[in-house]
Amino acid sequence: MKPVRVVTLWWVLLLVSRLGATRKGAPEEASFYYGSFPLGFSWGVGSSAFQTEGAWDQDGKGPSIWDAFTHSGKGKVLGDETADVACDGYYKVQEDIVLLRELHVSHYRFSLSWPRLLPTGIRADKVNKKGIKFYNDFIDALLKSNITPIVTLHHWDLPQLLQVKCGGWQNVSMISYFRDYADLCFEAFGDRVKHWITFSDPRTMAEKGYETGRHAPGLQLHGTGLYTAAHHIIKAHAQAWHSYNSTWRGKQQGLVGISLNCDWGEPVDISSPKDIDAAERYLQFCLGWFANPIYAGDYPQVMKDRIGKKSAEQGLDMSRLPVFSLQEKSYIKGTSDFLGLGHYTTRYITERNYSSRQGPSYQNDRDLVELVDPNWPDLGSKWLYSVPWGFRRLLHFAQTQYGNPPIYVTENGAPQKLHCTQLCDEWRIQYLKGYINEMLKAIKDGVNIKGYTSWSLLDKFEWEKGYSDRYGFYYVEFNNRNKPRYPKASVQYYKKIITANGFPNPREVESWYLKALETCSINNQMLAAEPLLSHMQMVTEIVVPTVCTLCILISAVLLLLLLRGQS
Ligand code: GBH
Repeated sequence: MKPVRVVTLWWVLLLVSRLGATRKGAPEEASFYYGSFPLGFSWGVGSSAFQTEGAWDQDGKGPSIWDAFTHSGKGKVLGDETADVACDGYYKVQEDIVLLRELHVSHYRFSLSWPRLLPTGIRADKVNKKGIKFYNDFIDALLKSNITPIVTLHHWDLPQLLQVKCGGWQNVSMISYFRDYADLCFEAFGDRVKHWITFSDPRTMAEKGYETGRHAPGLQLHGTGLYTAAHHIIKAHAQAWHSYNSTWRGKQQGLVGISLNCDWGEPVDISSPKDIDAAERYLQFCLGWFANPIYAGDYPQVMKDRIGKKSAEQGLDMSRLPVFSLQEKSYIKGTSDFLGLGHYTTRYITERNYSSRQGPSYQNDRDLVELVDPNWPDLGSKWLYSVPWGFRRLLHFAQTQYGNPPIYVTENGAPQKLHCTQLCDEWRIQYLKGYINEMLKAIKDGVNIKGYTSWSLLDKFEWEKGYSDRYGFYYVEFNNRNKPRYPKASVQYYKKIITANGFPNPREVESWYLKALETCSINNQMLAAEPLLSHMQMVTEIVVPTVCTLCILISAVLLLLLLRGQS
């Protein structure tokens, strides 16, 4: 994050001059591809438990590290927001199913809250029956609406007691706690859930949770903590997969994978071997870090080399990157029935050698700088620029690196540009259109993509950004106690892509756009009327009962006085 902004100013000049000299724009972007997706391609939207559910201490749920982090009162989250209520999703299951139906999606990707199911995190301590019931009902409701659940076991909301008790992912005992939790979920829900994702974006969990401290649990164990966390997460993933494979697969016939998020890294100068290597390094430190052990049995060679060399230079006996034993390698290799891929944006990459004396850190280990092209449209977020062609390249990279695995795109989306009219999210539509089209091209090229999950169903709690970034197809009025949802224009647009299973022809695709914008301006008026509505609601819920009570009291007093006067 910082490197981008810090270096942007003076690197931009260099970048622009180099780009001008070495490339004539990305050729594949020039032409929009009209065509359809394979029959049976799965379209969906996603979300995660902590970001939407609320009900943080209800019905027996234990606290998560994100509850502790947001409650710490130390300015860790923009505006000191919490997710205590968030979208109130825990109480709005039926309402949200209606939204999913309206979108015509074939799947919904959501996550289970570990501390809602196991309040202390440990299965042997206590299973929360109400948590089981909540997800049971939710899964049943989805299936009744013909929507396939794609279920993530862990999207960052670790039970706080496991953090307190053993230091979270720094501790090797987490592996078996996670395995027990996964097993419980397979047992309780696996008769109906056939698509499991063990972890969502473990790289961010490790990097932000244990290196930069910007995410819960907020630790800054520079250059070591993140590698240890990742090591345990990879092993925990493998154990869960093996447990499914040996105990549940026979009867349940489902799939277990992992979801890895990675942006595309493009060399600044495609004729410079150093830049090409740096971009490759960027991808290996990002995607390869987790995908390589799972698909090839070990960390990427370049990570082992770099981190090993820097560790030695820093006077350490051993590499800061942990080592898998031979036995572990073969145990981990092959533990993914599909690759879940999350993708948002692209960076230009160039080499930059950091001295080992600057101290250990992930940043220094990579020896590179991330840059952005100032011409890329940004969508109101400092890190996310719309660069659709990068998506196609990342999909190719995953295909060739990991032996053409079945791929589910588990996250892709953009927040609405801030000054855009609330429900008329043209920017999100352009992003959606561009990225889905590049995915279609990748499929035509032969990448084995099974489904696409747009991020996300609702505006929701965006971690350290609070509620400032709105990724939803549905706008959530967070200031209103009822958290009402309103469809943005992109709902109409995505629905059309889904129904047509692609992009039929220019005339039709253009008409979708116009139609979507028409509808959203009507909806905008509804939203504008919202303050009036909530005002009326206040009148009925507070003013009327108060006045009535007062009237009754006064009449009682009057009656009493009257009676006294008579006697
Ligand atoms: C996703 O991660 C999360 O999985 C998802 O829950 C969330 O809703 C979504 O992001 C949007 O917030 O601001 O420069 O520090 C995507 C990967 C990596 C994206 C870290 C944000 C921070 C960039 N994330 N990145 S910066």
